[in-house]
Amino acid sequence: TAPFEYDHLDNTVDALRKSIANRLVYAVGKDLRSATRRDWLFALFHAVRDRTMDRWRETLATAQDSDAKRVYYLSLEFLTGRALTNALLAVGIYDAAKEACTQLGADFDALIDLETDAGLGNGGLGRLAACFLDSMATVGLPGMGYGIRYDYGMFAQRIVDGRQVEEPDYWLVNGNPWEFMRPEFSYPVQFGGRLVQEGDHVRWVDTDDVIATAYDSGVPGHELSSVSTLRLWTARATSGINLDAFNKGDYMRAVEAKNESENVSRVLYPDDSTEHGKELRLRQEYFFVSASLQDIVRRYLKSHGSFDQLADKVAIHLNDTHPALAVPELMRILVDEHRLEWDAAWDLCQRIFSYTNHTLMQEALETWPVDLMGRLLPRHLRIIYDLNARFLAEVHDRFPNDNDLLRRVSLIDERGQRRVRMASLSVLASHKVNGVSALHSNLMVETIFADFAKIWPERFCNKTNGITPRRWLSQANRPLSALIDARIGSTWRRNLDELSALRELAADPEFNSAFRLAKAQNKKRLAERIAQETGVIVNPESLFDVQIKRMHEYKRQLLNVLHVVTRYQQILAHPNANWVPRTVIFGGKAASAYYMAKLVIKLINDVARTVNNDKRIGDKLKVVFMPNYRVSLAEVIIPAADLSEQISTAGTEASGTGNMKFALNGALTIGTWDGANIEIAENVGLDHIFIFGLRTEQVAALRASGYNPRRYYDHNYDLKTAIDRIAEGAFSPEEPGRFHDITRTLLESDYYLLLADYGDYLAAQGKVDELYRRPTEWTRHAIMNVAGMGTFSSDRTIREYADQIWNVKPLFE
Ligand code: DL6
Repeated sequence: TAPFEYDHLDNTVDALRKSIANRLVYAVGKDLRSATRRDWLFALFHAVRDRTMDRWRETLATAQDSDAKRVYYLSLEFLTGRALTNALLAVGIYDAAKEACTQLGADFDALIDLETDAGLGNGGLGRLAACFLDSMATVGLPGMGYGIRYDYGMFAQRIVDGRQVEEPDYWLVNGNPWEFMRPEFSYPVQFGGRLVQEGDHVRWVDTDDVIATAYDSGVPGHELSSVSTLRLWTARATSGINLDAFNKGDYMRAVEAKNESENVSRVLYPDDSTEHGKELRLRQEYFFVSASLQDIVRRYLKSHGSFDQLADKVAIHLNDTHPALAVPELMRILVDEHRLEWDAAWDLCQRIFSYTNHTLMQEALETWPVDLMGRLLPRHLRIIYDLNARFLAEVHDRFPNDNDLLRRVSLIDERGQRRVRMASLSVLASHKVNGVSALHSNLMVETIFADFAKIWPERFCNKTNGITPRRWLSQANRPLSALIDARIGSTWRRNLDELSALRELAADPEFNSAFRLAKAQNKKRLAERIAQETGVIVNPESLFDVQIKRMHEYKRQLLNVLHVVTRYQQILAHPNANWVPRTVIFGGKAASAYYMAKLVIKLINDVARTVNNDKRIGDKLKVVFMPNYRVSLAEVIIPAADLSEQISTAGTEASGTGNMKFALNGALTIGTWDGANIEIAENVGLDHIFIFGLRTEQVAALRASGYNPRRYYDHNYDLKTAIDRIAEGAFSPEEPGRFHDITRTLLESDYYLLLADYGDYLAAQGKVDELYRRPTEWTRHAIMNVAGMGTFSSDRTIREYADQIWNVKPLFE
């Protein structure tokens, strides 16, 4: 055969210019005369992607040749955001590509801004999965992410008349130049049907099948240390169209069934905290799990003759319970398709699976009605029953006479409509179960998994979350990154602990003013963006006080609003006092059916309208709600923040990762003793963070003693005034009762204890003002924050998973 030859690609400006031009002509099919901005973007994308290919192939080949154990990260969400800048930096050609574009007459910055976010996630859980892929690539871990290639990602949020309006996010509309379709990796996924018992053997027959087809994207690690793979599944109908209907001219009916089966990968469920028990959601969960498991088993069998080594070569991680059906699916594949003995198959499962819990909130713990599962996945329900029977017998042996325990740990919740408990299934099958911060992991074993922790104490552990410093400092904050590079070198990107060297520079006046200058540049950029998107003019020298995250009662955006309203009242009462000018910035999406969260968005916008238009207030206070919060917007907002609001009720935020991004970018945190805030405080030092509010035990005690929010309202004049002003329509004169549901809930139940924490929160805000009046001192604290963030790199987190959970080693030392 002829030699297999292809061009080696250089990274010089000349080579890049040629590559981009080549790709414009040969991949996009355009030329200089006809190219649109989208065409240039795609040409640039291809030129960069080409430069990741050698390393991607090497990564895959090395894993295969060395028969390395691989980790498969199963997640219903990957919130990757934009890929281009990340790839340019990973390959190390950002500046050269910019110059090449400029020489070609293409506006590089505009191109960068043209890319749509891959919004295939809701919030923290999905973004964590994206940071993990980046870290797996950088650390060089063999493995891949598996998920769904939704046609529609997280909805786009518009604010119309102060209210959230959801619009579909058809992110693939212009094509996705980053992915490769892999039709050769297509698998049938079965639904419905019935079971046929043949002796010991069960056959699942008469099913409605959907085909899952793979699309791969490479995730390049820092300096291309390796490239990991994200494999997303798209649903295709098994039978094309109904030819009979088609021939009769009934075109709609002809494609109906096809559309229906393809719906399974159509849209991401835009709710991160409650499960609605929707059948389509269960279909999605099984769809991606089944395809992924078939793919994993196929890959394993390619180089192994039996299943003996499966658990030595494969680790499968369940990102929350959404992929928990992987457990009965692997059992089905091993027992039904490959005829393994039940016990041998179960032994493999328990060595292969591990599971992360991301929330303690009862309403977010997934359960599925037995009826629904029996109809859609009869084989899996039967397997779950069989697992349960064996498990309960074991528990009974170990803890005789404890029927309550049996009821509580059973995989089936028998109270009311019978339901399968996905968290229990995940714990049962996993050799390790982890929480995502020290506090959360402790609470997890004290509360939701207390019974399981009694049975298997050794199974539970903590893996505090982390974030990738590549995206969240190097890419998002170029002024600060450049400054850090100049002082301590650039290797912190791979070894974030090196940031601790900044501690010595915190007292250096020159570094202090350079640091302040970097922040000022970022604030100017954000001020421009705010003006562009909301029309509000803010003073870049004011204190930028930011709360961006999903809108949820437990995250207490409303507590922040109470502070804003109080501050507004106080400025009106004392206009000549020495106010620290503040810009309070909010951003976040509410689940479309979440009434209270949507009402809070409206309240923020009504307060913003009133305050921003009140001439008496001027620059002293501005309030902004940035629409359509998403990864690429976070990259602009976070570097510009002075103050990071992390104010959830203690014990409710599993970890938080936004809190880490802010501190890494030199914002000071005002936060509760919750989630990873605690570990941030421990690492940056308690002197450099504003902690306030009740601790978890105090929250529990207060609730147990019969919490009465009115007591706080009656005894705190400022609090009473703030709530009264909202209640009487000061911010909604056209509809004075608009926010009664909010004020009534606050006064009558206030489950998240806003009123109890208000006093302490305001006191902490007072300290914030006081410190901000001393800019050098403020900046010193900000530097100490950056210096203390080394441990929050997701590289650290992923190494802990690799060593302590997956037992997977890096490919390249
Ligand atoms: O672990 C990632 C992230 C945490 O940082 C957040 O504190 C937590 O709220 C979030 N959980 C979810 C929804 N959970 N479920 N299911 O996004 O996980």
